[in-house]
Amino acid sequence: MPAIAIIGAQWGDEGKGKATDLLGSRVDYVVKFNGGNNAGHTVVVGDQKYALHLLPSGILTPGCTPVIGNGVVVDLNVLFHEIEGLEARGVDTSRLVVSASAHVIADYNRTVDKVTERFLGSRRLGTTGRGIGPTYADKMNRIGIRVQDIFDEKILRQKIEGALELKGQVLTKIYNRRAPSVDETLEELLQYVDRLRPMVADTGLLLNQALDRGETVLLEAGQATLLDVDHGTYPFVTSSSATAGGACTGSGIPPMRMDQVIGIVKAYTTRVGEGPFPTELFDESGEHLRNVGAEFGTTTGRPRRCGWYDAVIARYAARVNGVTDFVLTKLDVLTGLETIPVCVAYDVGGVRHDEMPVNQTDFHHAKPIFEHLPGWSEDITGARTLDDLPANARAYVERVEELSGSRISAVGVGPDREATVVVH
Ligand code: 2SA
Ligand code: GDP
Ligand code: MG
Repeated sequence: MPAIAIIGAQWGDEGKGKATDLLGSRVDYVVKFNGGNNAGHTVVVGDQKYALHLLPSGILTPGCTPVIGNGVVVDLNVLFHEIEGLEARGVDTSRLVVSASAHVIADYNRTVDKVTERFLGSRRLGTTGRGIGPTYADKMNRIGIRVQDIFDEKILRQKIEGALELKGQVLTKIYNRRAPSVDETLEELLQYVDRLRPMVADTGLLLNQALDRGETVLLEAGQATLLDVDHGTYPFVTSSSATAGGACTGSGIPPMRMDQVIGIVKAYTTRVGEGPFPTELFDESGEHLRNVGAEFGTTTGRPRRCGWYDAVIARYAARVNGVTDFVLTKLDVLTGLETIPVCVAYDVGGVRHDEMPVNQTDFHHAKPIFEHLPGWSEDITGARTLDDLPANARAYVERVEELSGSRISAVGVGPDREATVVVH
């Protein structure tokens, strides 16, 4: 049985959490393979609403084993806080497994993230301030702290000393902040030793053995293709690999074992934080999408920037990830609009671009070329098959599919688990 990846096809918040939760009942493992508690997945189950940040959405499915993979950066305080919150609501979190090779977010990296943003002023990225970037930077610099280091106090001390040697100077001398002492950081991390120990495993081995037994593994991306550190709108990206390639490196599952890549794409587009966004709306249409779609950050509460569907980035996501199926989400949010613009290509200085411009400056100057599709006014939240949709809504789905480089297998028509039109 297969390994399936779920990937965000835009700038995040496409509804990956709902899609993962939907498939959860049919899979044995759900793996978070990148990012950390910068993610925010809202999952609605009956009358219960859950906001997950660090834990994989599979945590909500009884019988499914949630895994935090080696590609994740873990804030231990947030991990246990989130576990306690779910346990208090009756969710069994006892199956959670954490990779021994995942990196740990230290207190100094949260501080570095926040003060760097403040220092950058108008050049800031609009990060979530959770210490994600600096922790991945430490990983690449080979001065990171891994989960396994927490269990060896001597090694842990050495690693903190090594990291603080430079970071302490940067914090105090450049940013004029107090750097934590080695003992403070050590103490903060050591308090979790006993609770963490039983959860930690070689998750790469665990997952490959599960695949050998014929079990199904779902790899759930945080953030999205256009926020990927390699393939996104650099430097306005997160610091991890959010694309299908990252699903392999962040979990230890080799590419040839990946059977399906599901791209989650919203029926319009949103972005949080800074960076280029060709179809962004600055008028009441954008306000309308934000209000009807409840487009506010799950983690930070920030209002999301809103714009029309962009088929150029969808085609790009299909290519970068090898998307086998798209799930088109939040179609219901478009109900009531008279016409709906869809971006089919860009105009950059008078030249038409059907593909993402490789040059970032061109992307900053890209003007959308729109096709205008007729809207619908009927409530579609009860639709469960394509035939239940009004003709114009069906035509919208079909046109978006033609433009986006892969088939659409399901369409979201509401936040609930059940509010989904299954196409294939
Ligand atoms: P970071 O903190 O280093 O990862 O920030 C770098 C950029 O990545 C963006 N980013 C996100 N974009 C959309 N959704 C995210 N998760 C939360 C959510 C965000 C929230 O689901 O709503 O609550 O604000 C997410 N995480 C990171 C970020 O905006 C920067 O542009
Ligand atoms: P993620 O980060 O990709 O998991 O997405 P978020 O959870 O941050 O944001 C998606 C939001 O849209 C959540 O509040 C979901 O409950 C909601 N949602 C998901 N699918 C649909 C849909 O088809 N229709 C509507 N109206 N809301 C949806
Ligand atoms: Mg989100």
